[in-house]
Amino acid sequence: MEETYVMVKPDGVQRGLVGEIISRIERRGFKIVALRMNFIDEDTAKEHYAEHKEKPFFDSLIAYVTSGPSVSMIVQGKNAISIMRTINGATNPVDASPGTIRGDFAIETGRNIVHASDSQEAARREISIHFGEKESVDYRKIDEVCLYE
Ligand code: IDP
Repeated sequence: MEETYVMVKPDGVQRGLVGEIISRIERRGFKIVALRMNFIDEDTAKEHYAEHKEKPFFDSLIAYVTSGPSVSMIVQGKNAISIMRTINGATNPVDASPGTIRGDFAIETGRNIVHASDSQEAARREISIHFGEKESVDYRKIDEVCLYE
């Protein structure tokens, strides 16, 4: 089963959307196998967003994701990477469809509430940045027989 890294960013936490977001992930059928709230420190934030280090918004992005506690998750399920990106919606909320998290709750790219890995390589990298090997929980969910052929 595929795994992806999902973060409720500090604006999502401050706006009281953690439950709403977790609920959408669970209702879709995904299994959360790791879950933690913490302050992401500056070095971790810079490592996570390393691909953007030359971008003009990099400093404000790092300030934003370190500005308050965020919630980190490992989400597991078939096609979890691409489906979680669809659940989140377009990076710029102007382009995000209603029914997506960003389309329902966000206005600006720099305050877009959620993160989800965009490829298998990114998922592996981000999971290893934010979680230790023993932090993921191995268990079966009873709804798997209904979700998968
Ligand atoms: P993603 O989060 O949808 O994968 P990326 O292009 O990887 O989108 O950008 C990472 C994050 O950087 C975005 O979610 C957003 O918070 C921030 N970001 C991207 N582009 C801009 C911008 O033009 N202005 C401000 N923040 C931006």
